[in-house]
Amino acid sequence: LAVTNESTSPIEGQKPGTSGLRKKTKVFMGKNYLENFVQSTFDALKATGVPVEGGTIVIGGDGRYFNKDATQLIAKMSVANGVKTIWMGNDALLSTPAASAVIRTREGGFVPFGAFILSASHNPGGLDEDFGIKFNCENGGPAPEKVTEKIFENTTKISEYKICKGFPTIDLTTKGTYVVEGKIRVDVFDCAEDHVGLLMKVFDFEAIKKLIARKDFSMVYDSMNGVQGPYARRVFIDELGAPESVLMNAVPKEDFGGKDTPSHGHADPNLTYAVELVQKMGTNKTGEKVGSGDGVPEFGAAADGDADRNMILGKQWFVSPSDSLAIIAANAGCIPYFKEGLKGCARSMPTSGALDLVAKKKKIPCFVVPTGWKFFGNLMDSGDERYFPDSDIYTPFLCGEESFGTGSSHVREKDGMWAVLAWLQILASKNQDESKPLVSVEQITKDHWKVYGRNYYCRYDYEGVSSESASTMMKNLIEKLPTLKGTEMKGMKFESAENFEYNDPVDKSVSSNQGVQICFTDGSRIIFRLSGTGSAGATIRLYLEKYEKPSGNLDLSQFEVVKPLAELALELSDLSNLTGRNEPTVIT
Ligand code: VG1
Ligand code: CO
Repeated sequence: LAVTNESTSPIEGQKPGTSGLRKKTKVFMGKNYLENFVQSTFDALKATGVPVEGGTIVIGGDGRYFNKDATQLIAKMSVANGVKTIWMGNDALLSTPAASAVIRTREGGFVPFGAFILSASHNPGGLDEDFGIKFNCENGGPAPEKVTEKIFENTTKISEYKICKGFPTIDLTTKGTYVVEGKIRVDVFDCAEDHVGLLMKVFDFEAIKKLIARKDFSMVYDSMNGVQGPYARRVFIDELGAPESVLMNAVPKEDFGGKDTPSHGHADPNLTYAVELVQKMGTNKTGEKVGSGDGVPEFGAAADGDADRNMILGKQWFVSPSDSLAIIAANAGCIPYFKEGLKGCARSMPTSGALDLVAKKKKIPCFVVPTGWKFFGNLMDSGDERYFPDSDIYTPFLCGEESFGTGSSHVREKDGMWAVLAWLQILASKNQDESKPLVSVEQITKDHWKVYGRNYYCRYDYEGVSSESASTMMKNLIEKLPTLKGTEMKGMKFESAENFEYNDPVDKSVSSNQGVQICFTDGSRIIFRLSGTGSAGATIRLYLEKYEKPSGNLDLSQFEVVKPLAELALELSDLSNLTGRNEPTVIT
């Protein structure tokens, strides 16, 4: 197991974004690209005192093209960097939440110092599409900014990487423990066992099983050819006794099915891309009812490529992610993990304020963080005695984003399966009496609005805009902000206008430039930010929110209600002129 130091030189652009480093697969396959990033990560960890030498590491990914080869390469580099134990899911698979669960809960006398997760999430996979990598720390969560900044800095200076070329290629198809030359231990295990085991502690599976067994209940779950397939099989078929017909696209594919599938290879659970599921559930692309609804299942859900996102649908009914988060918060008491009460919650800034209304009523703190799951970690850890022995104020904790991401402090990632089980648990608790008609997802959503009001909400994405025009637009907008307060436009009065900055209450770190947030006196908001997950060019995200009181009109189309706000936002930002775009690429 001789270690060699290979010489290399810095490669431009290896700065991790919202969730790790994402680039075209061919870029990642280029000479030293992955090697440089992995070595820079090890160097950053060693510099901050992380016990890499003699330590245990987790490696796995979402099954996209290049996942297996990258896993084997990282194993060889891990050994060269002093790692003694390597944990890998079968077939190099680990969903993002499962990797987090493995770090936090897998038994075996070893405590991993972290994980390399190979994923570009919902970005299409394949030789001509995207690949990605990120590092998660010993708490199971994405590396915080101070670590990703250090990694990036290292990539600009790197001159050599370590590799153990003689380390064998591990047979990832066969589960078991391998000991290489009496020195290195490799465990290949079922990718689903730890995560599903944890979920069985978080939820009351027996109650959900009864719901699924009801004759008037039926459901479908679309894994979108991503990594969720084996997890979905384990949960729904093996544990909950559902029929095989529940599973859609449950075999992971390297290209998520590719361009010829209804989703065009976008394993992205929203009304635009989850075409097959949306059709099955009897709605159209804007969530409106299509057809009679006969034969439509009561419940439908989907996951993205790495299984951290979720979309929740009822019979001919779409639940917006921000509403889903608020509804789970309002009903958290029926989930065993929350039975002693939810202690705190958080949302990303662009996520609607529906959660805040529930938190206010429950008298629990509600934090607003920048986009990206890494910002929830400190809040959740503030209840972890390993880091903060004197406090357990915020655990159990719930958090979510408007981008179809929901989760809790059971792991440190958003968790697609968790969100689906949360909804099934809520449905189960409201449908215990089989002699009564089923309380539907639609009914639960409407009941929620009747209590809290409705935060009409929508997001417009302008994809593939030139980076230059996108940053000009943001720059102009930021310059305008100080002049807006108190003035009016199209009959709307500006309440506040800021370039969002987050002051982390736990570690006091400051993250600035996190998006432009403009609020109006009637409670409406518009937000502009640039995506940090793309692999080329820029994506502008425009988020629109309008609040309606419980006594107001709750039954309008969210897409229609926010249109006047969109017009105002487009005029204010001059988006069309600057980018040449008249229509968004995707509306969710
Ligand atoms: C997007 C979403 C963000 C999410 C991130 C990672 O980021 O907006 O809410 O946390 O993707 O999710 P951005 O910077 O493109 O807006 V995933 O499922 O792509 O790992
Ligand atoms: Co994802």
